Amino acid sequence: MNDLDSLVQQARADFAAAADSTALDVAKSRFLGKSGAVTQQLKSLGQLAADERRTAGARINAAKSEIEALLEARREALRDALLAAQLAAESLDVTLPGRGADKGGLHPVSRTLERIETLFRSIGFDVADGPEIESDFFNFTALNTPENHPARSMHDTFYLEGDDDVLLRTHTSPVQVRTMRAHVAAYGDRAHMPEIRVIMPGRVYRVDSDATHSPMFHQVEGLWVGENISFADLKGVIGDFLRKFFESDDLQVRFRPSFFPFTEPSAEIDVAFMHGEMKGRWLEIAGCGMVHPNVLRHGGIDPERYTGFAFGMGPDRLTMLRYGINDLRLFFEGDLRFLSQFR
Ligand code: 2U9
Repeated sequence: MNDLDSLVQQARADFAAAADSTALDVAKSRFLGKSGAVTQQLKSLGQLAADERRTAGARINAAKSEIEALLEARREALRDALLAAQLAAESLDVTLPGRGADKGGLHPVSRTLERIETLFRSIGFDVADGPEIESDFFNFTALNTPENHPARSMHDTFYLEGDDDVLLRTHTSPVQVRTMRAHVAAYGDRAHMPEIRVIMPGRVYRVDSDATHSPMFHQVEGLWVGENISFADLKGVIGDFLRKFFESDDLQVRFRPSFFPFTEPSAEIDVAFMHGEMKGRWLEIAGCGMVHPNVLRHGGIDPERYTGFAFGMGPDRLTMLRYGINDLRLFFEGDLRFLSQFR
């Protein structure tokens, strides 16, 4: 029986030495296979006398069961080890920080728009928006633009196919007319209608494309309507805004007489910086004027009682000036080498 004990010991050692299930199968066949050691022992029982055979048979079967149990235990240990190795190899530490995902940033024109909105909100202006696809009425007629004005031609304005009355707005001014009408509808019956103080930032469209013009560009227009609003108010608001926007107290601002169909009188606004590369050069930066009585009427407002000023500026150009950018198209090409400089 010493033989059987050492057989079990041998099986224990061989199974433990098997590093994977294939090696374990090979080791198993050495003991339990057709010509394995245990099978040989069972076969040799035939040579024993009947009474010896019974006890010897029982012992061999006990050793066989023990070897089978050892085999099963080793199989399970190998399975567990394999699973553990797999889990370790595929493990994810979900608490690790992300690997260098690039931070996004606001587009430089959006930064300018936010800056303009913040500055005007600080002096009591609302921010409004409206449709980019407009009717001829709100884009031109309501803004006192005559039938034969060049802006109304196909050379200057994108019309929607098959409909002369529908176009891509060429300025944000139609929103001003819509704002006046909505304001009058809400407050027009009061003895004292509250003032309208609103800016309109947004995309506008014109048939134009070169280094300083894009078929889509941005505008911010502003409107202040009330009793006794004068050109002096316009000068004060615009002057303060520009000095805040360019962070320069000694910025020079001048109003140069001009013409727009929707304002009378009208002016171009120029600025000159007192320091830096652009020092002393007058730069045209915006247009403005007192809202034309016809335009007030189209907005439902009585020009005998109320007056107002309006202005319009190009935030794309303001952004170019602020950051020293010389080609407007860079804003709209989506090139990350350019955009990532503003993160
Ligand atoms: C209403 C009444 C008046 C808005 C105005 C300008 C002058 C102007 C340009 C500046 C740069 C357009 O983007 S730009 O090229 N705008 O010069 N805009 S007055 O006047 C209005 C608008 C709406 C009801």
